Amino acid sequence: MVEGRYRLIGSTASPYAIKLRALLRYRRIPFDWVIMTKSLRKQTEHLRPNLIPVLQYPDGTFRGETTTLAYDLENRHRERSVIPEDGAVAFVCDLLEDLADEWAVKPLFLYRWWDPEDQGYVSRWAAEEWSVSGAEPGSSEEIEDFRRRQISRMPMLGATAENKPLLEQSYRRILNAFEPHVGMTKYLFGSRPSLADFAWFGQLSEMATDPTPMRLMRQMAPFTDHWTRRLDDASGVDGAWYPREQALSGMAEALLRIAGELYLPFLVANAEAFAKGVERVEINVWGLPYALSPFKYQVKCLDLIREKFAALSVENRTALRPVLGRTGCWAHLAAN
Ligand SMILES: N[C@@H](CCC(=O)N[C@@H](CS)C(=O)NCC(=O)O)C(=O)O
Repeated sequence: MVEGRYRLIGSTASPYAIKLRALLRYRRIPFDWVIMTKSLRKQTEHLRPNLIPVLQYPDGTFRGETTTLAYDLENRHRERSVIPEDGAVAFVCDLLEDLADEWAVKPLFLYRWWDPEDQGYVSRWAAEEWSVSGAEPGSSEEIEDFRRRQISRMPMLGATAENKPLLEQSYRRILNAFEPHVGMTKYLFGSRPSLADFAWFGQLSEMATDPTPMRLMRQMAPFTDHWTRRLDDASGVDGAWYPREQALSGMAEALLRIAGELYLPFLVANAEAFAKGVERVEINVWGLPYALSPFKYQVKCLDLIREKFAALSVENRTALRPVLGRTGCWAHLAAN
């Protein structure tokens, strides 16, 4: 056990920062929360430029990447683990964490930077906590710089007019996947939350705050809204993991369907296009088009998921076969 406190440097507007903050609270790991400032940015610029959040360890070192950090914290602190004990369930946890981190951020980004109401709301908020420009702190110039910077990044995330119907549809399907299953003590794989629950918390919590997706969530999925709000501080939650069969049904199965129908086909198309050097690919999901320019980072996401899948024991893979088959994930994972 490490002595001393961690320091989590982030912004309340960053889904990844509040993901890690909620995880640290649940795990009862002592830490202090601070907002990213220009001077902290300087101190941490050796990490991937401008990355939020950054975790400063008790020994003073700075580290990034919430998934890597969550696993490192598992090695350093034993109590209140967020990784399911069952290896088959732990694989699904990793896949659903990735779905939240890498896909759910797309509708989040689209809603944030599409409508002027959302743009105005988020640019005031995020520019204040997350200044990236040389403009005077708190000035309208700083807000405008931030707004322009984020809008320029929309195509990179696939948040374009062409893809808008599919991104919106994916948000509605995500809400529908959660709503029947969430509850006071109901998480993805038990009555205790997992790493995947915290990743979903991060993305959903921002969408529960930004004007357009907030209205949709309150209309379509009010209990998901409450569930998300509670997960911000689960330091008093003391639950258990479900038995394997229960853990692989319900909420997990509903989200696996989104992975099988949307996310894994997207990753596969991206990897194929990248390998062939094609500049633009269009896929069609749920009758809606999605155009992508191959992105190397997401080739790595697919490789990582497939490596984890390949490393499963035969017994674990056999246990996953029915649910991964039904949800359309199996063919994309077992390929290669
Ligand atoms: N995979 C990273 C993602 C972190 C991330 O993308 N953070 C965003 C903010 S939500 C960021 O800092 N982006 C850099 C930028 O926009 O310049 C993690 O889990 O920590």
